[in-house]
Amino acid sequence: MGLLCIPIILSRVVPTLLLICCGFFVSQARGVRTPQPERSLPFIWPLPKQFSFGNETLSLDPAFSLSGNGAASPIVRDAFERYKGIVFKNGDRFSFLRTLRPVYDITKLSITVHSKSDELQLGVDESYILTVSTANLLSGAGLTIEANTVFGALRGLEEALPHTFSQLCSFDYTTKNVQIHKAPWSIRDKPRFQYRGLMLDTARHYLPVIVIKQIIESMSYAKLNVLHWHIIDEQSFPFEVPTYPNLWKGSYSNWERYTIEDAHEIVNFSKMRGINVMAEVDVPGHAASWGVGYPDLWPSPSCNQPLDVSKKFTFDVLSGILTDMRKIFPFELFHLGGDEVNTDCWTNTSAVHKWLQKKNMTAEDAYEYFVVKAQNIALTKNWSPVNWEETFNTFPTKLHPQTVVHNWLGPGVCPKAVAKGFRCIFSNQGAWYLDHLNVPWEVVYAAEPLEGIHKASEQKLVLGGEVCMWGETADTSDIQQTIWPRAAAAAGFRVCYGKIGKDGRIEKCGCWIRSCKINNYLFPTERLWSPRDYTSGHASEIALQRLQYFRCLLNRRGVAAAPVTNYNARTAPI
Ligand code: CP6
Repeated sequence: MGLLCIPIILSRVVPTLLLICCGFFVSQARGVRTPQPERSLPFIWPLPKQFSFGNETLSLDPAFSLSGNGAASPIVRDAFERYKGIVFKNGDRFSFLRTLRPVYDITKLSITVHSKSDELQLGVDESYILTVSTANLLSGAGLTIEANTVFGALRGLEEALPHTFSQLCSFDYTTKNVQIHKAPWSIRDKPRFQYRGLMLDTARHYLPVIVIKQIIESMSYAKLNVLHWHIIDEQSFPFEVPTYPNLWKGSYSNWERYTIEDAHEIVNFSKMRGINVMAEVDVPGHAASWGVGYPDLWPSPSCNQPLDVSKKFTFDVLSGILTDMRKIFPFELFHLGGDEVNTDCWTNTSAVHKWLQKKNMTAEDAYEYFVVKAQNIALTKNWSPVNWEETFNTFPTKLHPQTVVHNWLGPGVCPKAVAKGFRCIFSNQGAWYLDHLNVPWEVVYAAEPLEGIHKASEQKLVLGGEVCMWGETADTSDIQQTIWPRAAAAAGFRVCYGKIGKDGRIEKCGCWIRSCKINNYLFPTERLWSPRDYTSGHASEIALQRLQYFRCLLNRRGVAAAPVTNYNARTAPI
C-alpha cells in the first residue's frame, strides 16, 4: 500500500509544486498580476457556441472505454477508436502504465444519442453537449457527450478528445499519461450553418483515393460537413460509368481512375465522419473529356465544347451517368455545374446551327434549354439541383424552385437569389477560392455569407458556404498545404461565449469583441467562422493565435498544413 502510494503522491504533489513555482516565476518575470479571462481564450478552432471551464487537471485512463447507448452505433464506436488513437499516440503501448499508476480520474466516456436514425442529410442535427465534471462527494469525475444524432456525437468527440482537450488534454511525457486541463468543462455547441463545404477537383489533377480520404479526415477536424466532389471536367473523365463504359477513356491514364468501389469507399468513409458527398457533373461546358470515349458528344471534332445540345444522345448519356451515380451518392443535393459556357461551337457548327434555327432558339436559349433539361433529369432522380451562379444570372426565372444557386463570381448573387426564393451557397472567389494563393487567411476569415441579406426569412435560405480547391495548380504534393490552414478560417460556428449558468444560459460574459455586447450578454457572431461585425484588429489578433494552434494540431496529426502567415510553402513569405 505504502509503495503504491508513493508514485501517486509524487505524481500529484510534485507537479503541483512545480506548477506553483513555475507559475510564480513566470508571472514575476512577465510582471503579470491580474488574469485577463477575456484575453485567455482556449485555443479551440472552431470555438463552440457556448462553453465554460475551470481550473483542475484530471488524468485519463489509457484503457478508457466507451459507454452509454452511443456505444451501440458503429459510427460512434469507430470514431471513438480513431480519436483515442490520436490522444494516445496510436498505440496501447502505454497500457502497462496502469500498473504503475492504477488510479485515474476518468476511465470512461459516456455518449448518449437520442435518435436512432443514422441518416445523414442536409440539416441533420449536429448539436451536442459535452461535460467534463470533477469529482464531488457523490460521484467521481466524468466525461459525457449528449447529442440528438450520432453526427452530433461525432462533433462532440472531435471537441472532446483531441481538439478541445489538446489545449485541455495533453500527453504528459513525464507520467506518460493523458491529462485533461481546466476541468470542469461544459460545452454546448451547434453549427451556425448547415452546409460547410470543401470542393475538390479531381479532373485537373487526379487525386488518389488515399489522399481524398486524408482530406476528408482533415475536414472532420475543422467540423466541415460537405465534400463537393468536382469529379469531371474538360481535361479528364476519371470516373467509372457502367452504363457508358467508354466515358472513362477520357481519364489521364488507366491508373488515374475512380471505380464504383472507390466512390462507395469515399462516400462511406465520409459518412463515418458525418460528411456528405455532393458529386458534380458540370454541364454543358467543362465537359470536353466526355467525347474521348463518345466523339458524338462534341459538336464537331475540332470544336468540342459545350456538349452537343442538338442530340438526344447527349441527354441519354447525361441521364445514364446520373442513374449510375444515384446508386452511389445518397446526399439530396447534386451539382450540375452550368458555369462558363461559351456557345461559339454551337453557332459555328453547321449541324447544331441548323438545329437552333429549326427550334427558333438563340445560343442563349439553348444554354437555358440544356440546363433546365439537366435539372429535370436530376429532379426525377430525387435530387435537388445545384448550379453555379451564371445559370441564375442568365435565366433566373427558368430554374426549378428547388435549385440551390452556388455563388462564385462576386459577393453579390446570394442576396439576389434568396430574394427570389432560391437557396444559396456562398463561395466568393475573392475570399474562398483556395487556389488563389495570394488570398491571406484574414480575407478568408472576414468573408460573410449573409452580407447584404437582412430579412431573417431570406437569411435562412443561405445554406452556408464552401471553400473551393480548384485543381489546375495543385496536386497530391501540395494540396493539403494549399487547403490548410486557410480552409479553417472559413470553417466554424456562431459563438456565444461566457459562463453557463444553471439554467443553461450564459451567465457571465467575457468580451473580446467590443461591438457585440447585448444586454450584458455576449453574442459575438462568429460566422462560418469569423465575427460578423469584424472590424477591429483585436478579433483577428486573438483568432491568429488559435489558428496557429489549430494548424499545429493538423501537423501533429500528419496533415501538411502550411504555416499560417506565409499561406503555403509555394508562395514566398511576405
Ligand atoms: N473550373 C470550373 C474552374 C473554374 C470554374 N469552373 C474557375 C474559374 C475561375 C477561377 C477559378 C476557377 N477552374 N469548372 C468556375 C466555377 Cl479564378
